[in-house]
Amino acid sequence: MIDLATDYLDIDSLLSHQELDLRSQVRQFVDDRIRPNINAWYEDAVFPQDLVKEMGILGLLGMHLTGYGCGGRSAVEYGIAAMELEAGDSGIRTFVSVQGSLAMSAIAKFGSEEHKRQWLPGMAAGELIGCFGLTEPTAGSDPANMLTRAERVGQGWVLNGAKRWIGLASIADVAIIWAATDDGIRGFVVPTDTEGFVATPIPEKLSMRASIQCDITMENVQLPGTAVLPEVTGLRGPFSCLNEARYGILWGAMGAARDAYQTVLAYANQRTQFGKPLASFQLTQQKLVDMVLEIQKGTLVALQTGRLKDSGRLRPEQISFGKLNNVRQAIEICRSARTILGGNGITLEYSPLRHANNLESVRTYEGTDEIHTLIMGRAITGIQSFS
Ligand code: TGC
Repeated sequence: MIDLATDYLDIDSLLSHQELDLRSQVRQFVDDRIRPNINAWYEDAVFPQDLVKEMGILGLLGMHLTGYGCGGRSAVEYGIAAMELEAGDSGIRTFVSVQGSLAMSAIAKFGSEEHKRQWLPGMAAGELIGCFGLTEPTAGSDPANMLTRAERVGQGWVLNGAKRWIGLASIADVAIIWAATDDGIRGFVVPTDTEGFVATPIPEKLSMRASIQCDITMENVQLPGTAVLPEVTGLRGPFSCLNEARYGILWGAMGAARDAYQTVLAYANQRTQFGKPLASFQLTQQKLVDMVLEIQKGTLVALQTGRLKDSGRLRPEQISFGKLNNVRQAIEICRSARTILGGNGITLEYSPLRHANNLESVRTYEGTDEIHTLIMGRAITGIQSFS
């Protein structure tokens, strides 16, 4: 019999045995390796780099890619993994997204055979770390106005510019850098030990504290002619990779929401006020029910999005639906969960406010709420509002 408190609509019955097995495996990893340590990592603003190889062994890095040591898993399986990881912490899911959906996807989709052989097996194994440089200090939602430039010099390229909010850059071995060229925007595979490439972690974050985001500066970074990703020119390149990351987010956000809900369901049953459990108060029940409604709906959105992706029918505008809805709802759920915890909810002892703080980053990166609203607005009206 299904447990209505955890799976009200029996969504598990829509998952295959293989999908459920993968979920158990990742959930166990989160229980064993993330939950016992996350508060310290968050408090100390530490990204647990030790976990990278473990996640490689589990097959979580580039898991939706095929060949070159990658997992060859389905989109739904990738989404399920993202959901479980983000139930632990958004910072850990972000690592898997930046590595697999952004850096590895860019190489897999648009790299040369040499790029793929050189980088993908080590990245899949967690022996090499990648990052993805699109956003700039003055170009966030509008990457078409990037200032980073790559000039042809002899047989090679020279990169100059700056990137901001780039996950993992200070610990990365390789950066995918998007730069304007005379022919349009191109992607470059940049080993991070190349002279002139400097990545500096952004300090004093109030969100995503168990994760690293950096400023990058590039001063006369000299690259061989082969550094350019040969298979794409224009913003279609980075946007195609953002599709992958946005897809993982729409699952992951529901993982954070689920963890917040489960935390406060247990609390509300055990904590008494006025001589009875919090869960017996009508206002608390309303909050819990609203959480269940949105988690179940958001999970169905994620699953349908994944099934569309696996059947090759998913459109970017549909990813915007999931990213906008699921992250927005997840923040509301985490904040509402915090209110059930009262004052105890502002400590790290309980996860909801940590998740809510993380989700402020999640709602902002990979396309803000506003951008996804306008992508959907364009899709349903046929009128573009942002340029
Ligand atoms: P537009 O200029 O019309 O289109 C440019 C070209 O891109 C194509 N395209 C897409 N292709 C695939 N997937 C998508 N989702 C695509 N969206 C657009 C388009 O067809 C066109 O191709 P072509 O061949 O005709 O040139 O651009 P647009 O008007 O469609 O888009 C405008 C807008 C605002 C939607 C877009 O600029 C946008 O999505 N802005 C948000 C950017 C964003 O999400 N930035 C966050 C980046 S995250 C980051 O850099 C840090 S990585 C994370 C980390 O490290 O933690």
